[in-house]
Amino acid sequence: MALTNNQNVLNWVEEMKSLTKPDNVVWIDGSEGQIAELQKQAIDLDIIKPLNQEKLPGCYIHRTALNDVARVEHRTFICSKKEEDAGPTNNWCAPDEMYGKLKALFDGVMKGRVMYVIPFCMGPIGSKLSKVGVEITDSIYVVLNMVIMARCGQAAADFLGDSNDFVRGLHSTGQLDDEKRYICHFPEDNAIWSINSGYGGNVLLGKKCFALRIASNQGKNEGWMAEHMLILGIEDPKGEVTYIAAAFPSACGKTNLAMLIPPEGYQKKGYKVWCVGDDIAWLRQGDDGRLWAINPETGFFGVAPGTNMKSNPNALKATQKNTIFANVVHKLNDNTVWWEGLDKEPVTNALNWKGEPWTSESKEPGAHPNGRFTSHVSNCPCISKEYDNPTGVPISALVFGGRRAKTAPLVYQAFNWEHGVFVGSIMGSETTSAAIGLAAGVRRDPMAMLPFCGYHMGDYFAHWLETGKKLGDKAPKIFNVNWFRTDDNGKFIWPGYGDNMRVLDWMVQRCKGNADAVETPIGYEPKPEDINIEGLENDGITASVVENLLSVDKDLWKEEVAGTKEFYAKFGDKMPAELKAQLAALEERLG
Ligand code: OXD
Ligand code: MN
Repeated sequence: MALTNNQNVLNWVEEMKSLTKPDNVVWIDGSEGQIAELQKQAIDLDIIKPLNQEKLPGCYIHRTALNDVARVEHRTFICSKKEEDAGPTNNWCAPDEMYGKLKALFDGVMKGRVMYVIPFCMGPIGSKLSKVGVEITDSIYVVLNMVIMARCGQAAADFLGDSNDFVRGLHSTGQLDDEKRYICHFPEDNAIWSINSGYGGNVLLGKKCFALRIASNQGKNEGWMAEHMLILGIEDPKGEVTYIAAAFPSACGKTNLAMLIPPEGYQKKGYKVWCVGDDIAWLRQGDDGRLWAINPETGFFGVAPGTNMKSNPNALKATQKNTIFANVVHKLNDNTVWWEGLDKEPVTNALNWKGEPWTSESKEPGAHPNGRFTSHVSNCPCISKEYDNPTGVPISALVFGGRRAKTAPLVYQAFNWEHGVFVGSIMGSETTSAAIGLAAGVRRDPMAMLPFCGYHMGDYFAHWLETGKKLGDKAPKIFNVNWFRTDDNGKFIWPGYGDNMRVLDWMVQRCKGNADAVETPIGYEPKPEDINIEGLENDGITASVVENLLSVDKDLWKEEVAGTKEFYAKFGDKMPAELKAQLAALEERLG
């Protein structure tokens, strides 16, 4: 039964039904009974397998098709009316042309299948910062993940009421043909059409597609920001919590930082870190003039390999119940899961992510490097009690980071908002060609939004600058961090993980006006003695190592300036003059 009388929703569902021709339509109300029934069907259809219910209650394992294991940037399109609105970093196609192509693919695609209609809300129900979407899909796997990742069902439909302000998401697994796979966004229609994939990032349309690509557009038009940022709160011994939001490109440990456990010395003093979100932040100026943030999601769609008791104990604990694993190792002896980096236990009798017999002796990795877990936020031991607060949390600091072997210091602070936007705009990570099949070098990824900004990046930078003007002296401070500096043998110098708290601590002190800084050509840096290294003796971290981690090599930064000039040139006339002036000023400071 339809969950709403909203004619805008009903007409659209009817239209999509005529196009895709399903045998049956099922509305997802989000009730426990309905989810249990769908889990049962998914087991019968071999879409998910129940794991050991004593060790991992409510947990299931799923395998995607072998050709369908990650986001597909080359098949992701922004279909704005004007090509220039998509900008040079997005694939573009005219809406009419793309709708034509997609309608042919969607025509009758759900014959013999069930069409599920999922009303969902990104953000707390009733919040001014939240937005509603409706996803139509023919995949039970999508339904089972969506109910973890977003507030789905009747409450979302009721929150929408009669409004026409909802995002229309249409998905079909089609035939999983990767040559006919399309992930398309129509920002002028608030619509997303995705076909021929079953992998989370392409099909859980609330996540990257809506909460970043469509929402970044909505934010530009409505005066707020959708960012690829984690949100965390640092509680001091007096119980005061300072919130920061941080952007990192994929594979820089974002989920680990979001769930950080402070070093023992900090814990003893009473410090705690609370996770509000690990991937996406929606930010808006509040009535008090400050910047407030919500996590629009309700779950973690995290990378499993590398997650362990050292890198992220909280994430690991979050996966011990009511979790859907995808593309990890299935251990047959005890019907549990495993992935590279989990532990050193030899695995003897298992299936790899492809479903083939596998042991620790096998040559190939057992889990896909992009194997995932989907867990609800309430599973996470350090989830903030504010994650569901409709007003969000006030942000004191915004942090950018990347993976740089030498150039970026452990931490520096931007001189002001405009300089901070510049710092975000030059973000990048170094890639090794062997590891990910990309050309070695710096992959520029401004604000970690390159694959997720639904409009022209030049306009995006302008929107950031505009936001700073509105926030004025209430604007958060902006920082840049780099956990990945290496020594001459290529070994990471900084211990990272929980010890990153020591760097967050300096930022918090800066926000509160309690810490000094040294001015360098690239920004403000801590005095080495202001980074607390108590307890790091065994990691070889001394004051002089910190000094080294903070050093700024002017020659490398001159190369950075040259690389940035080349990168900025891509954006032509749309590159804001303020940022070009920041680049020139940096060049001058470097001498
Ligand atoms: C993600 C990503 O999947 O950023 O979150 O790639
Ligand atoms: Mn992400």
